This record gives sequence, structure tokens and C-alpha cells, in this order.
Amino acid sequence: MKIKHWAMPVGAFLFYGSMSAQIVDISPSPQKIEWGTKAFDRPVSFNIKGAEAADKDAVEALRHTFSQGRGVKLTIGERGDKAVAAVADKIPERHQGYYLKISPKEVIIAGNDETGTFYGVQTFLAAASSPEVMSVEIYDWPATPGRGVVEGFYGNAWSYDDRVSQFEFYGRNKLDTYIYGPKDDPYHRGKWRELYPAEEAARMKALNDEAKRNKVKFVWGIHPAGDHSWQDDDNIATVRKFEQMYDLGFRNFAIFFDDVFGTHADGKKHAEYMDYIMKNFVKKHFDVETLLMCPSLYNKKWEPRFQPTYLEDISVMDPFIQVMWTGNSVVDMINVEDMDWVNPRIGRKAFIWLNYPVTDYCIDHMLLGPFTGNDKEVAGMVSGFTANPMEYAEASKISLAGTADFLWNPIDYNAAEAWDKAIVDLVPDHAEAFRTFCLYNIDLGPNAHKLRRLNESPDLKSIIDRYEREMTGGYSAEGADAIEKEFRKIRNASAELLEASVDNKMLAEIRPWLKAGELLGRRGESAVEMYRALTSDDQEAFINAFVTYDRLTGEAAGIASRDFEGSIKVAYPKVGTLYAEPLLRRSVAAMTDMYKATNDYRLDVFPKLLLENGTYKIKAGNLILGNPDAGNGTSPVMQSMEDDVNPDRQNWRLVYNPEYDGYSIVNAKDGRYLNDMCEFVDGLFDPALHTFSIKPQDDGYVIINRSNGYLVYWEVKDDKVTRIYEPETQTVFQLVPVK
Ligand code: 14T
Repeated sequence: MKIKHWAMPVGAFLFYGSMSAQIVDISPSPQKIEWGTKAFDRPVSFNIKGAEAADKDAVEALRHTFSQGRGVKLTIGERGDKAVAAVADKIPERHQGYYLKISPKEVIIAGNDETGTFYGVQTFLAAASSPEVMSVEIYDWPATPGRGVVEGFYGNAWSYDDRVSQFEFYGRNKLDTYIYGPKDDPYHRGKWRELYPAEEAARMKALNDEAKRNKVKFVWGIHPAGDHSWQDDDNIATVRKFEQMYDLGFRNFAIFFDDVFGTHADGKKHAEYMDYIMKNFVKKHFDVETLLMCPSLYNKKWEPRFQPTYLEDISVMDPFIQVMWTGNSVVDMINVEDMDWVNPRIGRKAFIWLNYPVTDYCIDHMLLGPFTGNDKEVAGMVSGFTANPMEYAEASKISLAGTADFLWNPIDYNAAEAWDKAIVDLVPDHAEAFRTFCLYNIDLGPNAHKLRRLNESPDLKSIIDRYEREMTGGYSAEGADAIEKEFRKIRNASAELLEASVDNKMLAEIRPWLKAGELLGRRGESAVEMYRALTSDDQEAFINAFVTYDRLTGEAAGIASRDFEGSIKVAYPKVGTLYAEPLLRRSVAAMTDMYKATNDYRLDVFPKLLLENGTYKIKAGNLILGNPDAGNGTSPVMQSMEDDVNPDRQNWRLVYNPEYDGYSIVNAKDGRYLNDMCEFVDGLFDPALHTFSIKPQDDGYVIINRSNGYLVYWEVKDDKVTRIYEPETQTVFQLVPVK
């Protein structure tokens, strides 16, 4: 029998029937679990047997909570130990498996191996966390071989304390792998050849020891691919660095070749290099446990970009070497077909690098939604499965708790339940508020990798769906109340969490988003006030509400997250971007238009568009942007002559879109839109991707786009406009209105 009650905190209890039985949630969900009736009141100590022979980390974890004493007997050990010989045939014969029994007269924790015993203790600690401990019998083991995290993002690397806290969390959630590969850590990538200085080395060693205590395999990764010479000296430099890590106690290693191209991305060279490392490092030691490689071609979509033989070239590597894979594209959930495609090509089971909840390509967003979208059958088709998280270490745990549960027991995995559990487990004192806040931080917004999550703020969405149409048509008092209630909810939740963030590490980390959440709520309330005032023709109230809305919007726009020193510079926290934010922009624009059409009281408070909607010529010096092959051609060209015959080919309609706070640029001749690369939009027009912010300069305007999550600028090069990533050489355009 398996009873779950999700609205209750982990460690809290459920009363059912007349029994005051207390069944607790155990996460990840055990494979087989049978609850009985009450065993005993939670004691402070147990009469512990077998501790001398049992795994010492398991015993230590147990002793951290319960001391040695009289009372209930607790036997601990792993297969082969005398203490647990009597239950040997009950221990699942599975890697990291364990058998746990709690009865009124005794507790038995019996691992199939050391890690199994440790995991048995973790389950026991959860089961024994309520005042009354229930009888239970559990047979448990993981469905996926290597489960964990790859710290592989661009941006601020995690701190020492972040990582220590992660390892404790991994131990508790039965994640056994941590791969070290922060792109902006100099000793990983930039200065990969350099040995860690003594102080840094000591910290790395301490981290590895901390990982071991939690039964986490710390895989130390190096990223030499950007400038490896493929000569002996660089091979030797790699081994020298690995030897340093080996001496510090590391036994698991990785080499990354991702995000390099051309001669750096040569599969044959990579395979030779890996085999060199096998021969000159791995085989020189008898106890190196892991050698992982992340290929340059790490997802199916990129196949055409590389030598056609890349995967074949690396498939000949020593079978000991594990190969990483992100799926069908860079950011993709993993399906059975993905594994069927890659495994035969690399001649082994791929090791998954899941790019979720990483946000280095959509850094304005906080990803706090449920962990979903991977096929449950994948567990048996991989050699490991690690998730690349956000640089916000604590906040990443919401998603990672789901990852852990999914990978341990995909058959019983329920994303919504796992998510609820994680929220309660991680923010027990403010679970309700945090849940509300999480609901507004799920979607990624339009992004280069096209992953979206459309399950954001479901309550607000259903209200919008229900009322918005009637509200623009006429007044709906219920609609206004319902929307106001939702905005008040996110405002109050954010405010509560902001206050709690003073002494809560996770909440402190996401403080800029909490501020954005609070402002979103307050802006929503002001928008509803505007709506009521407009309907009751109260001009003064309308103006006051608008001024408040406008000030709060300005405040929200000024929020920036902690500074980045790495390759990603700054984040402007965004909350509720899927439904709440567009609703506000849309409705406030519509309401101010309605107000302006019928009132003349204090029109001065409305900000003027810097550039009025209209038709313009777009010029740079004596060149003029034209569309000579109207209807054909992929992009406009800079022309030196005015087109007198077909002037519309050089005329562009600029239309401001309040929802996305940007202008679309449309050719007057054929009605085609421009995209971030100054090409005509091919396929669906996406206002978020294909609108521009046009900023005035002394001598004209610059045209900026945020389509890839990064700011991109336009520069005239020869007769084309190209997209650049640094503003220095961007072109200042003259926008000349066409009468
Ligand atoms: F190694 C890979 F599996 C991988 O995913 N590499 C990077 C990773 O470090 C990064 O966190 C992730 C998400 O942005 O994507 C990879 O980096 C990219 C991918 C791109 F398509 C960097 C630039 C890209 F254009």
C-alpha cells in the first residue's frame, strides 16, 4: 500500500481513519514500499548494531540524527556483513539497492553495496522524521545508472558554499554524480593548462571530500578544446593537470569539446587525444573510475555542421569512455528515439547532458517549474543522466529534486507531485507563497533554443481567457475583481518571501525576481484601478493609477540581478512573462488610447513615443535601405540611389508594439517583416523576436534586438546590414519620415 499526501510538508504527517498513523513522503519514490501500522514514537537514540563494518558515511549520516543508546535495535550493514546476514536474500541485487525494514521491535538497513546502505539511511531518516514512526518494508534501487548534475553553464560559477549545499542535497535525493565544468572558471577552460594554486587546490580537495561523504561522484572536467594544439605538449599538459587532481583525491574525469568549431572540432583528433589520456593517465592508475567526454557534435540537430564522420570517428574510442549527448538539439527533453539514434552511432549508451534548468541563454528568467518532458524508458538506455542547472544554485534545487525523483523511479514519477514536494521540502515555512511565486516563473520566454513551457500562472490564464474579451468590450466587475485577486496574490506572496529572504539562502538568491514579482502584482493592481476609473469616468483616479503604474514599471525595468563577471554580463529579472506581463502591456496601452480619445485632462502624463508610428526611409550616410527584389530575396540591401520608380521599395513602416515594447519594421512594398539579422522573416512572425527597440542618438537612431536572449545590434557592412553582438561598431541610422 502506498499512500501519499502532497499538500503536507515532507516530514509532516497524515492522519487517516481512526489510526493516528503517520505516513511520510519519501523522495525519490521507492520502487517497492509497504506501510504497516505505527511502530514506535520517534526516539532520540537507537541501539545500533553493525556500525563497525557498515559504510562509514552511512553510519555518520545516521549518527548525525540519532545517537547510540538503549531501546529499539537498529541493524545496519551491506551485503556480506555479518550484521545483515539474516536478511541477505531480501536485499535487492541491484547497484545502490537497499532493503529497509521498520517494525515495532527493530529497524534494519541493509545495502547491496556501500551507497545502497547510505541511501537506505536517507530513506530511514525521512521515514523516521515524524513524531510517530510507521512500520514499513522497502525494497529500493535506482532505475538510472548515473544521476545528477553537470555544472556546465556560462556565467557565474557556483561558489564553494553553493556546492557544499548541493552535495548535501544530492545525498538526500539520491543523486550520485556531479560533473564539474563551469564554463567561466579559468582552471576549467580559459587557463586549463595551469595547475590550481595551493589554496584553490585545497578547496577543490575539500569539495571532493564533501561530495564523497554524500556518495556523490565528483567528476572533474577540463575544457581544452578552444586552443588545444593537438601536439604532445598539450597532451602532456592535460595529464599533468589530471595528475594534480588525482593527487588531490579525484578519481573521475571528463574532457569537454563543446562549443568549438572548425579545426578545433576534429573527431579523429578528439579520439586520438582521448586514447592518449586513457593510455597515459587512466591505465597508469588502477583506480580511475570515470572518463567522460563531451563531443563537439553533442546533439543531432548540429550534425550538418560537422565533419560527416565525427560520431563515427569518436565511436572507436576505448569503450571505457562515456560520451555525452544533449538530445535532438542543444536544449531538448530526452525521448526514446533520441537514444535509438545516438547509441548505435557512438557504439555505447550515451551519457545525457540535459540543458535544463540552465538559463545562460535566457538569463532574465528563473526556471522554477516542474521537471517534465523526458520519456520514462530513457533510464535503461543511458550510461548516465545529468542536468545542467541555473547559476542560481539554491533555486535550481526545485527542478533538480524532480530530476532526482524522475531518474530514480521514472515509472512512478509524477511531475506535479514531485514539484509540490520539492517546494515544501525546500521552503517549508513559506511553501504556499513560494508555490504561488513559482507558478509565475516557469516559461523561458522566446529564446534561441525554442524551448517553451506554457503552463505558467494557470489561474491568471483561465481568468484572462474568460473575461478579457468582455472587458475590452465593456465593463466586467467580476473580471476586474478576479484579475485583481490574482495580482494581489503574486504581490503578497513576493512580499512575504522578500521579507523571509533575510535569513533564507534560496530566497536571498532570487531576491531580484522576488522584487520583480512584487512589482508585477502592484502594477496589476494599478491596471485594474485604471480600468475601474475608466469605466466610471473618473479622470483623476485614472491619471493617478496610470502614474503609479508607470512609476512601478520604471522601477521594475531597473532591476538587475547580481553582477556577472563571466561571459554573460547581466540579467534583467522578468516574472510572469507568458500571460501576466503581456496582459498588462496590452490592456494599459488599450486603456490609455481609450482615455486619450475621450478626455483632455492631464494628457501630459502619458509618455510620448520617441518615434511616431509611420513610414520612414532608413538611411546610413548616403546609403538607403531598400528591397529591390520586392517579394523575393532574403534580405534588403543598402542602395546608393533613391528609387524614384518604386519608392515603396525603400519605404519602411515602423509600428510600435506595446506588448513587446518594440517596433516592427515592415517593407511598404511587399509587407514583409525584418528579423534580428535584417533578413525578411521566413515563417511565422514572432513579435518577441521580430520587434526592435529603436533608440535616439545625437545624430540618428540605433536599432537593437533581444532575440537571442542577448542584445544584438545592427551594423552596415558593404551593401548589407548584419547582426553584431557588441555595440561599439553599430551603425547610427537616419530615420526620415515619408510624408
Ligand atoms: F556541452 C554541451 F552539452 C552544452 O550544452 N554546451 C553548452 C553549455 O555549456 C550551455 O550551458 C548550454 C545552454 O546554453 O548550451 C551549450 O552552449 C551553447 C549552445 C549554443 F547553441 C552556447 C552557444 C550556443 F549557440
